[in-house]
Amino acid sequence: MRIDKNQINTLNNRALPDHRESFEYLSNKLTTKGLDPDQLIEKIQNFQIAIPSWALGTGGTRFGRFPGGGEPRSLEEKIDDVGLIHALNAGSGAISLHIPWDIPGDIEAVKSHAASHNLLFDAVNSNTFQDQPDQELSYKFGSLCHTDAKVRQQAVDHNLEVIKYGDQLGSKALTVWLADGSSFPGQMNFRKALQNTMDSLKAIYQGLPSDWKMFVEYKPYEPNFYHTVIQDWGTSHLLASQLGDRAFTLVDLGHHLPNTNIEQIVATLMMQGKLGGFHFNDSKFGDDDLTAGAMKPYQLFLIFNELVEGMEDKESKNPPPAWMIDASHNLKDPMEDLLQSVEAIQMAYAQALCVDRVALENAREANDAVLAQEILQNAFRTDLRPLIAEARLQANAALSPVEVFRDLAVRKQLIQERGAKTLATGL
Ligand code: PSV
Ligand code: MN
Repeated sequence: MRIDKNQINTLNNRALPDHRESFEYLSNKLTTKGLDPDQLIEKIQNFQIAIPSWALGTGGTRFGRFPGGGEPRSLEEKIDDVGLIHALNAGSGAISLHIPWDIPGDIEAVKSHAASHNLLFDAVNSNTFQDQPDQELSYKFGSLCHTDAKVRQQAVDHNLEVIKYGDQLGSKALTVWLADGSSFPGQMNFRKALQNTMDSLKAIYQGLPSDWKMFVEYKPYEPNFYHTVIQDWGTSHLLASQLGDRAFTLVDLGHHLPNTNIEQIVATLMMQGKLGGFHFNDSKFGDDDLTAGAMKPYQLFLIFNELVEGMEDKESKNPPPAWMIDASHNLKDPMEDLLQSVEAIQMAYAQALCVDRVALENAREANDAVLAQEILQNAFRTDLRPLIAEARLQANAALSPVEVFRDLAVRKQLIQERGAKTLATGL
């Protein structure tokens, strides 16, 4: 199914008078503070967040999965779902593929299908954390770090194949996340495992097209419990630094131990010009895959405060990071969840853009912790929802995406088209 822009317009019209009033009020307030609402809107519209191909189906836990129906059955249908999301919010203009979950068959057809929805292909993701039915050697005891050179080579070859698919589709980056590690003390030689990983990544890096980037994603635990080879940003940074200029660290918000200061990690990586990509989600305990901003919106804002500082710094050597949502929703309708995530991310971004950076820096120089907090929280507590809605309105998208999704009964139509018991590939 596709959403006709006229349907969105009609539904927008209902809410327009209310919106106009609140936007005008906010606009005046922002202008008084020296901010330019038009400039903010342009930045919000340019901030596109990729949707991963595995997030369109219902996720689950190891205890069970409760699919909601109408899940996409093919890559084409996944592209359709991202197209629907993008039509509603004008902020999700890219899809990120996971190979081999979503191998593009007819490349040209897949490309033009995506283009018909105004979608680009974001970073491609390799998968050496699962064994595939036709696979010769097992990744049970690791992939790029494996003790057996033949397993390492198989994993390197897989990554090179993923690059090949991505290249044909117009992607410009490869994301490598490894489940490699050990679950029991003594099981693995830390040094050898890291060295093997480094050597394997070097082999992949050599196969990277010259205009591509490689993102090295870290994670402190899961599925391995005792140690993961790339456990933290420091290890990822070490690998990326030794690999070369086109290798970067990727930060996934769910990949930190409780209370880690993620905003500080962001600042450090940006200072080094090594923050390549970002996976958004929220969590209470670990890699919970909750809606971005559902649990800790202030932390998300603090992270964006550092991101904006890095992005707005004219001297910064950090290239613009790639943005993606990485979540696997087990209760909500995946598309509603993604709409909420994108909105929360845009909100945190916009709030960070409204921070009075000069005043904040002066407060810091004067060691005025009270004033610094006032400045940050003034921005955080400004209700910028009308600004985000206006950015969507001007891009012919929905004033209230979730509401329109429900009013148009999108899920019901998808169930009618695809069936109630369909299963999307992914986790
Ligand atoms: C691993 O937890 C991860 O964050 C990586 O990005 C994977 O590619 C993705 O989730 C999907 O499993
Ligand atoms: Mn991730």
